[in-house]
Amino acid sequence: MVSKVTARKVIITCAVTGAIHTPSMSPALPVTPQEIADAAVDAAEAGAAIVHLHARNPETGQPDQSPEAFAPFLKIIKQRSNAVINLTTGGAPTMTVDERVRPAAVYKPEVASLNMGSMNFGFFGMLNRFKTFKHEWERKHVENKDIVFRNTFQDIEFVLKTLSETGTRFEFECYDTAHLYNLQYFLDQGLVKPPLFVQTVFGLQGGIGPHPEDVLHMKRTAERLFGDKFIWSVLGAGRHQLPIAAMAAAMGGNIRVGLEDSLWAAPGRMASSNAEQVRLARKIIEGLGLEVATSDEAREMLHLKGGDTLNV
Ligand code: KMH
Ligand code: ZN
Repeated sequence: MVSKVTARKVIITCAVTGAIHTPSMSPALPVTPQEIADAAVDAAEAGAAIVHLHARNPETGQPDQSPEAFAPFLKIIKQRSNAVINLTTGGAPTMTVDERVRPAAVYKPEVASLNMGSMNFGFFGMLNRFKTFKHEWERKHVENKDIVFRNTFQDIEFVLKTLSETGTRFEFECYDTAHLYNLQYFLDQGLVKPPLFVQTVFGLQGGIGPHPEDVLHMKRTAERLFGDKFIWSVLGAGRHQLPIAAMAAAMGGNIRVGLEDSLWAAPGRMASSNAEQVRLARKIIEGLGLEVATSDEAREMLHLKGGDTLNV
């Protein structure tokens, strides 16, 4: 008699718009509050347990980190889905940490992203593919070679302390092994509480590369530093999104997709929506005999406070 094996539950996070890609790059990129809300609800219906959210100026598509810019779509998403809301504290890499933390401070989401170290951000590689832009700001944004995404120890502590009373837990964005050691420091200081949701980011210019050896090295380092205190997820940028998702899912990882991080559905084919990427992630997970975690299962795994606590 074969003993019953329960399939591992895999958390899919969908990051629907972000602050890296610009409207001219893809008609699928959500810009207006209605588009962001619809993308998040559709992604949740396709299997995303968590939706990671940025806001944009509805006319120009420029990143907008004002709390007011988040309100319209947060209300809709809360009404129309049970998805875990994950608000960015990253905003756009050129913003100050005071600006960046405000939406999460106001709305007290179950999850907020937290970037675990300073680094260069270079989006200029996209100029090889995207040559014409509707809005003046887009080209300047993409060709900027002078971006330092500032996340000093003081900045990280500021976000942790600003959000500590809200019950918000974190998606720790780790773009290189140094960021894992930084997270270990905050764990040792008692400023972060397990289970640590570690989002390892691959293939973004300025962070660790997308090679399988890079993925293994981040996994191995996180295991050595955090043992059973962390839950591993992967974010592959651009064309690396699904291959890295497949590799990690086969090794116990969780998956982040979404047009914030990649505009692609397959080599040379752009995604028609965030939900399409979620469906592709679901196929990988179920193809391995694993199951897609529901939002409530993700809440249990990550010790979250419950969706009705969103202050909107
Ligand atoms: N853009 C992703 C690579 C944040 O919003 O805080 C990481 C991210 C950062 O989502
Ligand atoms: Zn983000």
